Amino acid sequence: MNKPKRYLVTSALPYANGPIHIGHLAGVYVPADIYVRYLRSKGEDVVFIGGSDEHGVPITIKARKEGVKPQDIVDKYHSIIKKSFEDFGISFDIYSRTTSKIHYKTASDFFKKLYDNNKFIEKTSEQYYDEEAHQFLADRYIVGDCPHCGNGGAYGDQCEKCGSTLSPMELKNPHSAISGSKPTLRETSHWYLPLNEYENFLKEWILENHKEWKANVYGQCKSWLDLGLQPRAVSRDLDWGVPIPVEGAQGKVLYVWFDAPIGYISNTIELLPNDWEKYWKDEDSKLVHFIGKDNIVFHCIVFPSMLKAHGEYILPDNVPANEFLNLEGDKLSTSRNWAVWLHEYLEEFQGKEDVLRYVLCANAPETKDNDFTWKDFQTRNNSELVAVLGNFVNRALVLTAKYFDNKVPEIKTKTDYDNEVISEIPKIKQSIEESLATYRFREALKETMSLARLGNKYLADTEPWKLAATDMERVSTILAISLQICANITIAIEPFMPFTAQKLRKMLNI
Ligand code: B3M
Ligand code: ZN
Repeated sequence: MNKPKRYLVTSALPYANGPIHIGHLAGVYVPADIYVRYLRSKGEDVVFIGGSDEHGVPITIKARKEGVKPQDIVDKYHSIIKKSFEDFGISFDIYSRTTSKIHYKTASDFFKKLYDNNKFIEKTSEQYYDEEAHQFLADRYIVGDCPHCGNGGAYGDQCEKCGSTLSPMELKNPHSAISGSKPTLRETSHWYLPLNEYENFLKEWILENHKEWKANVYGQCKSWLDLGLQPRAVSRDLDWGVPIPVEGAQGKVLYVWFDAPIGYISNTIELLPNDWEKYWKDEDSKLVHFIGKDNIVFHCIVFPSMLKAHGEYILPDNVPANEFLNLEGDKLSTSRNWAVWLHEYLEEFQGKEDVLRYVLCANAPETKDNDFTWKDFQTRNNSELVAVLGNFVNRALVLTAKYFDNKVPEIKTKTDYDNEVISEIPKIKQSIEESLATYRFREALKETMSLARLGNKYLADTEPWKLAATDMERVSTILAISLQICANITIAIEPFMPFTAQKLRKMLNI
């Protein structure tokens, strides 16, 4: 696209049924925040939209287990999640939730418009019904024997023992997870978005016009499109969600994956009630979705088809999805409690938010799954943050305090070597910017650290502490240049380590 007039940046809305961990941060929120902070530092017009995804069956299951209401569950986790984001400096312009009034209206109106314009097809099918609990059963609410491995606790959508994807009808001896009774089959009707009708549009839009998307994203889209798309149900028989705004649809709500991405729109409306439309409807706006790889199909295939069907909205310019982060060689898992939870990290490492941000970015799963280990955390802290960044800034400031009473000294005569070092700075700046603009955040961080390496090498080569006795003019120039590098570092690291940048700003008085 031409140079955008404004940016609309979203990051996946986490389910409010548990706290968040380092995998979420590394895959989605740190990269999104780096991107947004970078754009802001250039003076771009940008809004950064976040929020909790508060619908879906898992939330109702958790509520039932704990004997509380779904609303209690989402209230609890929404505030925990929101606080974690604040603690780690994820600089949302708004962090709202899909149980907000505005969201109910926005999602409902969106459905209604598609409905009125005949964008859905209505189909009747048989689904399991719990006669004792008087309700249809979501796939997760049906338990039975896995047809593949015999596991007696398989769910209607998946067997967690052998990993196979299932449909409820495949389960042997199905029973309801709510009442334990044997479910019966009943007819129910639902609305479907005929994705097959959007196949040609998607093929051209993604496969032809967005070849620049990350290989993992483009590849996943291509294999979905090669397989051919099917109509997808956008409603569910459930009592938790946005009610379907159509006569005769009592007891039906929007499927969570239909309402959640509309949450990006709702939250923008909540943030900018009078101004939101230009971000969503003006072709000069650049929309970027930050997500994890499990959400690619919804953001690259389903949501764009919804937006296209609606007709008034722009489409994402890019969806820089990341792969997964593992922990010490093992998949992160909420149910097995194998994770570093953000609120727990802060109990152990108070004030070290930036260390985690740094390590998660340096080791981000940008192109393949990656591993977080405490050994790597320790090494990166000690031999990169302390030995390179901290060491350089500390030496520059301590020497300035010692020889110039904390005043920035003057540049006197420059040597060729001084000029060479100075000329490196804009080159590094340019490559940092190129990497950031193309979502290569690990690379950008490496280049940012190379400023500190440059400074360290400069001090090691010129040894101003040895010159102090004989050549104060030289010391003056060397420290002035070193402080200049510190100032550049302060600006360059802000997207990655905002807390550190803030401290440096104070120390340097800039
Ligand atoms: N809540 C899935 C997830 O947290 C889902 C994302 C919604 S983004 C609109 O991974
Ligand atoms: Zn199985």
